[in-house]
Order: sequence, then structure tokens, then C-alpha cells
Amino acid sequence: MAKKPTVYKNYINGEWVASVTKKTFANVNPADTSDIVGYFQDSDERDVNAAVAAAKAAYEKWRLVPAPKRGELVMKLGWWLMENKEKLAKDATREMGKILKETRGDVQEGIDMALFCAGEGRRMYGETTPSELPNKWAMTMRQPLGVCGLITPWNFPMAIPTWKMMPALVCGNTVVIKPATLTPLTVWNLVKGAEAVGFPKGVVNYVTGSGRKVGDPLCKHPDVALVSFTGSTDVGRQINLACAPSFKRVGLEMGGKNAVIVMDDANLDLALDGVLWGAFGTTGQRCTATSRCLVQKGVYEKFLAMLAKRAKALKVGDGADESVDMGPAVDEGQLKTDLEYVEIAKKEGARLICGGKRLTGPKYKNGFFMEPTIFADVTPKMRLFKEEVFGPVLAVVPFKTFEEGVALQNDCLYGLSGSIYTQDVNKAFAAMRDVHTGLFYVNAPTIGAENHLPFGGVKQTGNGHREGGWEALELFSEWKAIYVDFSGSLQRAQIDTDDIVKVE
Ligand code: UN1
Repeated sequence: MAKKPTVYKNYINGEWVASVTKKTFANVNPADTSDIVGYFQDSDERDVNAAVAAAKAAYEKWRLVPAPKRGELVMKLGWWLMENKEKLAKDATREMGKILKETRGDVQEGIDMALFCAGEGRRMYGETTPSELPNKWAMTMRQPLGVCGLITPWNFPMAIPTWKMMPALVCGNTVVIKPATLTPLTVWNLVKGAEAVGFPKGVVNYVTGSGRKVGDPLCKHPDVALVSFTGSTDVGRQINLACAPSFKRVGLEMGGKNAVIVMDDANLDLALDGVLWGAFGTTGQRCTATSRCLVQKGVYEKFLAMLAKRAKALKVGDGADESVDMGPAVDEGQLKTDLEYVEIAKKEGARLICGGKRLTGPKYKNGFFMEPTIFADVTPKMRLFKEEVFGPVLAVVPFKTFEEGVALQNDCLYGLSGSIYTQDVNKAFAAMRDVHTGLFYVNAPTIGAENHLPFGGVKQTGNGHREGGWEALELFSEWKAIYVDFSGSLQRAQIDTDDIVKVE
């Protein structure tokens, strides 16, 4: 008989507890919906209140733990992820569908982030600067904010929670994490790791449930100082509005409609590998995914033929099977959206060159599988050019000149990632300067950001903050400017400054 699925609990104040609602929801495997990964707490505002109260109480002690010591715990959590990498990757594939090679990379991002942030515990530099007055000291230091609400997505179920949690903790904040309802197990694992390496009770709290019943109260709670969210632009806007009345700091990482420019002079084999990986890796479900491919006229038809041939050869299936190239859509709703965009693009007159259909047959019957799909002759007026699909649907667009290619890249509501394939160094540098995105790649696809560099986008992708790199500390800390007067007398800034320089 099949093993009964585990019921997973919330983690509040160092205890694993059931929701006050006594309700749970099922987490299912998108490659096989008969496989129930587990049941998770269907929490509400009362659980959020308990978690925030625990985080608030713990904050008063945690903020006083020296940053290098906080960093040491973050490092231990990184080692714990390292030791458990394979199991964590398997769990992530089972709950969200992407192939094992990619979930291993997802966990690796968590490890990288932990080790990077651990080091920040011994840097976290402020500045000292001369005062305008004699015998006076001036300096800056970082201070934590308090309780941080972290609302995390399903597409990078391990990496993105660590992008938020590791810098938040090393800066001295305490956290309440609400994972996406599609991928609560991976964050449960991460929190288990935090418990195992000895984070004090209340520093890390975990509450599962819907955006409406858990996310929204977290945004509105007066004791939450910051909300960091990754997900769609629509939900990001709602979060920003929910946080506005209490002037919370908000970090938003949202949509993308990222483009690759393929110039006539590009190494086409290289561009082909990059575009396929960018478009169909993670089943197209990355905010950095390549969803538009802009190809210069001279190589347009040739490149389209190359793309179609290779896309048709991609093996679609259960991500747990090592021979598979592309897993399922994360759930029925996402698959429906992907297929709707196929219909929209057809109606708008784009030319389907491969894919476009849901996969059926015994191997696929319990999952959300579709063919890697490519449309050619997409124009800027079409919805497929403008709107984020978050699935394996690539729009290919022809262009004549370099300037036109850059203009097409920038003709976009979003500004996360961009790329150019060219052998011409002048064009590469001009594109680096002129493409309006937060990430840019030369001769590489739009995906593949590394954790020690800032990650984020412009326009409707973000709100000016960055994750990754030391820049992440900017989101999770406040600057304090400090003046120490050791003259023993009142010295008035801007006023008692006239007679300081006496030239005899
Ligand atoms: C995302 O696109 O949702 O750069 C995150 C990348 C990964 C992270 C992507 N390192 O593609």
C-alpha cells in the first residue's frame, strides 16, 4: 500500500505547530498528480500574528548577536544545504516539476547565497568620514529593520527564499516566510535546516497558506518592517499597495519579457544553444527566461530552421528522469495560460514553427506537459511580443539594423534581462550600454545570474532594489549616521565653522 502523505506543520517560535484553522491543503507532483507530496497548513491571519509576535520578540536578542556570529550560523545553513543537496533537489523536482539538473542548480544557488552572506557578516562595512568640526567623529553603520515578511515563488523554490532569508538574517532581522502554495516542501526543508544548525527560536518562522489569508495579513501587519516578494507584476502591485499605508519597505522582483538579439555575424551554433536553454529551461518558467528572440534578417530563416529542429528533439517528461530535457508546467492553471497564448498568437497571425500542443498519451496523462513551442514573424503589436507567458512559448521577431534590434529589446514594459549574440565587440558594448535592463549578457542566454552580483530589473520588473551581491544588504538594513563630539563643548554644525581655519 502506498505510504500516507506526511502532514507538514508551520514553524513558529521554534515549534512545529498546526494552523489554528485545523485545515490543510495538498501539494501535488505536476508530473503525476496522483502523487501527493504532502499536506500543508492552510493558515490564516491568526497564525501570521503568532509568527510575527515570535519574530518580534526574537528580534530584540538577535539584533545584538554580533554580525560575524550571525554569519557563522548562515554559513552552517549553507553547509547543511550542501550535505543534503541531492535530497533537496529531488524534493524540489517532485513538487514543482523542473528537471533534476536544474533543481540541483537551484539548491546550489542557496548554498552560494549562504556562503556569500556569511562573509558579509565580517564585512558589512560602514564609512568613517571627517567631521566639519574639530574633535568630532562622523561615521555610518548598518542597522537591521526588524521583522521581515518574505513571500517566495514556486519557480526557484530554494534559491529565491535564500536570496531573501540569508541577507535578512545576517543583517540582524528576524523573518516570517510564506512560500508559494505550490512549493511549500522546499522551504519547509530550508527551515528544517535552520532549526538543525541552531538558529535561536523565533528568528526563522514559516507559515504556509494562500496569498489572501497569509500574504495579505503579513503585508498589513504593523509589526512587519519589510516585505520582500518575488512573483508576478500584478501580485507585486497588490503587495505594494497593501504595504503603502504603513510605509513598509518593499522589495519587489516581478515579471519579464526578456529578449536575445541574434546578429547576422553571431556564432549561430552558440546562439542556438543559448536560446533553447533560455527559452525552454525550467519549462520557460523563469522571470529571466528568453521569451523573445530577435533575429537579424540575414540569418532569420536559417536560424528559425535550426531552432525548430532542435526544439522538436527536446525530450519532455518527468523531471526526475535524468534523460528528460524539459519538465511539466507547474500546474493546470499555468498550462492553460501557456495553451491560451498559443491560440492568441495563432489568431494574431504569428507563424507556428513547432509545438503548440498539450502532450497526451499514457506517459503524460497525469501531468501538465506541453510541447516546446516557437512562433515566427511575431510583431511588436502582438500580445505574444508584449505579455509574459511564463511557459515554453518563444516569440521570434525579425529585424534589419542593430539599432532596430536594440529598440525592439527596449520596447517592453519589463526590464529584467537581455542578451546579444555577436562577434562584433563594438556592437556588444553599445548593446551593454543601450539595452534597458537590470541584467545583460553577451554571447550567453538571458538566464544564468550568479549570486554575488546584484539581481533585479528596471521598469515594471522591480522597484529599484536588488537581490544578490552586497547590494542585497541595502534592502535588508537601514543606514544610521553617527556623530561623536569629543571636544567637550557645544559645537554647532554649519554655524561654528567660520573661525576654524586661522592663518596667522
Ligand atoms: C528567475 O528567473 O526567476 O539567472 C530566477 C537565473 C537564475 C535565477 C533565476 N540564476 O536564471
